[in-house]
Amino acid sequence: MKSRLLPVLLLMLLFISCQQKPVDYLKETKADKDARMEWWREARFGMFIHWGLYAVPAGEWKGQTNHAEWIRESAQIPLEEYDKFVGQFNPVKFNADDWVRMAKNAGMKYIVITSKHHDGFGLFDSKQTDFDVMSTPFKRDILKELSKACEKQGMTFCFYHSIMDWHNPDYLPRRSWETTRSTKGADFNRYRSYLKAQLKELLTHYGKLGVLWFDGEWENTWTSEYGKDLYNYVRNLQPDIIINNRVTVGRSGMAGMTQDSEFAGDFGTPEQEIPATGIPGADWESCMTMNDHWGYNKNDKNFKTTEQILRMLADIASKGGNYLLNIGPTADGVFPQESIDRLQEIGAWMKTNGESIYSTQASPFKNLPWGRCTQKKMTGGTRLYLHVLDWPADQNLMVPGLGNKPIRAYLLSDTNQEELPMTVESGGIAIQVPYKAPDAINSVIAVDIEGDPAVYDAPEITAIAGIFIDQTEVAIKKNETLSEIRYTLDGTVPTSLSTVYTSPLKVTETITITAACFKDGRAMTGNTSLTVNKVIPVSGRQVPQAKPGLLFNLYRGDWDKVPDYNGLNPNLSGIATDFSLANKASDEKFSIDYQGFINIPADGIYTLSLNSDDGSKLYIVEKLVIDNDGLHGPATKSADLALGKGLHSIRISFFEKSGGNNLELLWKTGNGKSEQVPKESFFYYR
Ligand code: H79
Repeated sequence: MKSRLLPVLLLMLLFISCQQKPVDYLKETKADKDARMEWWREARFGMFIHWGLYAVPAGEWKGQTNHAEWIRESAQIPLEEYDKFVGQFNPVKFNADDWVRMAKNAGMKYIVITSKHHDGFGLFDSKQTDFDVMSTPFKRDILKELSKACEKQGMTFCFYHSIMDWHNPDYLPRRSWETTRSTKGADFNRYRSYLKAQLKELLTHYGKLGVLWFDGEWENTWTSEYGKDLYNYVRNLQPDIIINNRVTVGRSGMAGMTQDSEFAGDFGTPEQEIPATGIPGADWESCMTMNDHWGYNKNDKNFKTTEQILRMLADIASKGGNYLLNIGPTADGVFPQESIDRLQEIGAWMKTNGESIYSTQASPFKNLPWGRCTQKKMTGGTRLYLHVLDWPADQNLMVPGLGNKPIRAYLLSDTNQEELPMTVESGGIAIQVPYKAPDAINSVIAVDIEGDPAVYDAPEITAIAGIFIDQTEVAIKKNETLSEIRYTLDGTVPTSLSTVYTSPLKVTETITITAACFKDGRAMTGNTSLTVNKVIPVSGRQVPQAKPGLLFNLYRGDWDKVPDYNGLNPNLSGIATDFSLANKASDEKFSIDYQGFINIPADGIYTLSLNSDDGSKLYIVEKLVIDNDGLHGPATKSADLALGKGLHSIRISFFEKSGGNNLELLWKTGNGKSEQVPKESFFYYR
């Protein structure tokens, strides 16, 4: 009896274990995340590839040449017409091994390719749709070939998969101009199942993947709930995979990190920008184009130079991020020659200097006058990599504020690793370097030091504004560990004989303050300088006939920046009491130009801030004082102005393409708070 029951029991056990509930990966421990992120944090440099049907028109449609992977939307191409590219996509020159080799030779450690972009077209053999590469004359599973080439060459393979889908009938919303594509019967939950089914194909047929890079999450049909569900779905299929923040919603413009969301994937994704101080406490990756488009655009020759790209790489690494550099291959299946050339040059630099990028951590210095720094732990100490972008003419490279005992320094380009002489000097460590920079773009010096880096930051000098009318105060902030600050007012470097700072300085004339921290009569930090300029306020006017409000002209059109209004006819004109016209969330593709006067209550220094989504410009008395132009999410720019009591002519030009709308003007004077300029401050006269 017993012996017959055992196999049945075992079978039951097996059945139960197969029915295991999916793991909730949102509850991962830090140690588990660290282990999963390890390869990615070491890699630092990857290749993005944007490729799909849009390579066929190559950015051009009906004489307009500024399109790329968004062409179906930006040129408003009807679905049936776009579908014709399927019959034309035949990249006969495609060679997966060549592509992977070029990435590898450039020093890139992973490749992220568009398995599907917003147009919905798949570069792989999908059983979920015919809108894929198998319906083209090419009929080859491009991702399969790349996955094999990556495996062969030791490259980590990753996918970009768009959440937004302009082709699947169940995806909502439709494009605003797609008036004939009915939404009848469309079912977004069915679209989510389709998305998952495609992802299952990608996660089970193409080997072990490194990253799933989502995008197109911002339309109002997608939610963070869906995103978290998708995150878990993907990780249950490949537990070690890394997923970007765009899986959930709440991204703040292109700035990278998701806000208003308790969960935001595994890393932030600043797009076309490098965050000024990195994203402290988070993993992040800046993705960037080589020219001005992601997908291939045959007319776009505005390629970044190798110097610009390599300096961005050093900048990003010094802030603790990864760099994902894009290629937009042609419809023939090759990389643009300009990209090939740059990849080669990047590779040459990486061959010599790669160790200053891979597996490094962010710089211990707040800033360095001549370049960037990365670092790596070593037994008993730290190796600093000094990325010298501006080679010192006097052959003396000062490393300001470095308090550690230096062990040795050498150039990475020197195969003999000959030691560079170092001396501990006032204000830091001086390294004697050759007359000529070994690399015109970025020469890297390795400096080994004892222990963890102990960097003394130069003092911070602050004033209410960089300008003042009668008098102002300048404060110098003490460094936590070094209490003595000495300063000069004549532009010279402070010495142990300079004045000791005790309390904020009262300033009544234009002056430059230069300060450093001292200990036992020796400067321990570099210097900081601040100039405050005495100015005469622009006097205000009296316009007795002025009435409350601002004149506005509204123009309809699709712009990527504030247009030149010359020769344009407004679609609507009138008088506005505030900016509510610009803040109409449902409206898209327009520009508004406001003109009138701003009433300044009293002479003073005013910090004006212009916040907008998308771009805007502020002119005061015909002069452009804030340029917050361009396509972006909510972004604020400020300027300090000396304004006299009375009316000043003002002009605010704004444009909105798509997504969120807002326009706001704020002001602040003295130590006050920045507040919206009340509508009672605006006047017009005509
Ligand atoms: O694939 C490339 C581009 O096609 C894609 N992302 C890179 C990696 C891309 N999609 N959209 N854009 C670039 C620009 C879109 C910007 C906006 Fe928004 C969408 C502005 C408003 C909605 C996202 C949400 C950014 C700001 C708020």
